[in-house]
Amino acid sequence: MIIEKITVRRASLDLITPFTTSFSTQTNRDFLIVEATSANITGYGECGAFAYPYYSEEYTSGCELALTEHLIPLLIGADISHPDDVRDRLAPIKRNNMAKAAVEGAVWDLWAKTQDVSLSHAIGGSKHSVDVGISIGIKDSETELVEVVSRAIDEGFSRIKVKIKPDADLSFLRAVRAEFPDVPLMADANNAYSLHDLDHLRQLDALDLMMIEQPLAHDDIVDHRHLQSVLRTPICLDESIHSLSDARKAIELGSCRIINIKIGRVGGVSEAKDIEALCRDERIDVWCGGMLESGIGRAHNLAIASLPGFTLPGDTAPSARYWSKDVIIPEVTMNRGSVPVPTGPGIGFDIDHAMLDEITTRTQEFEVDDR
Ligand code: OSB
Ligand code: MG
Repeated sequence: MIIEKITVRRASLDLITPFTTSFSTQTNRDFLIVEATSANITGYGECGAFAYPYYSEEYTSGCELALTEHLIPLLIGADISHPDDVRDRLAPIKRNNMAKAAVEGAVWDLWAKTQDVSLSHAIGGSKHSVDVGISIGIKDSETELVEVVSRAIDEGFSRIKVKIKPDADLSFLRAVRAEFPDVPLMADANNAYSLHDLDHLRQLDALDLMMIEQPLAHDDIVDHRHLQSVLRTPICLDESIHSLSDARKAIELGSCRIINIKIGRVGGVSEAKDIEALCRDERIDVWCGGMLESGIGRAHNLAIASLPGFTLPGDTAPSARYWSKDVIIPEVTMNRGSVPVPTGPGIGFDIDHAMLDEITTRTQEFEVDDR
């Protein structure tokens, strides 16, 4: 399969409700869609980076440059026999994982479509539907949070994740627990704490949380090891895991009992699959994280979440949680806390081309002849 053409679109979509984490409030997604074409078939990938480098060092403008100046030139005109080849070809370029994953995801979709199989089937997925949780941003008051959680429970979400930070944590989680003693509940700190907060974090153990996600520094696996050794609550790593090798080291150290896999953060579907296989061997629970993706990235997330090692509900909520209108047809919908894994070729959704054009703010095209 010759990669004849690659297109990078910069796009903009407004979130229905602002999303607040310990590091920022987002009201809009400024993101990239990558298209890869061979023999008149086009695959689609999405770049998970945000406009500002507060979640990780990557950000949309940087990813756009990494793709157009460095990554795409290594792929245009290439003869790819399997999407894993993309990872190998891009390996000389250090990190830039979300930029790599955007184009690698487009090639995975293209390859699956070329084989006339679903992306889930192409990667060895085994589930027909995946359990879905909701990630709820930081709210102004405990009362407001309890209201939002209550609505999410009514909508049927399989688990509730609440974002926390040092001045919006224990009292917020206690308020939710008091109202909903049995709901599967977890907290995500997005690295808002340090080991100085040990006594404070210990109090989480009384709340019967499924896990606490990334309590300590974004680049740490050593302090997390110490924290896990004194906490009963399982630690889940998100920001700290960028590769199979990171996952192996964190597991070996005992720095976490659960791993959140985001395709972008680990550099693509091939790496995500390898981490899933390792975690299955090591009996480490895994779930699929989210980056407030449009339907294109969300479809990739549903495909990897169909792998058997994804044992816990993911942040792959339905489209309507984020957007008044999505770029895929039909949009992602949830039924009793789970979402069906698409069975059509590739990502299994049609692209709403008129909508995609409408949200595109800049397009850059690369063709074999341009080399
Ligand atoms: O840490 O998982 C995270 C959103 C923005 C930045 C970081 C994170 C999140 C989420 C949202 O939790 C997950 C989603 O609904 O896409
Ligand atoms: Mg997280």
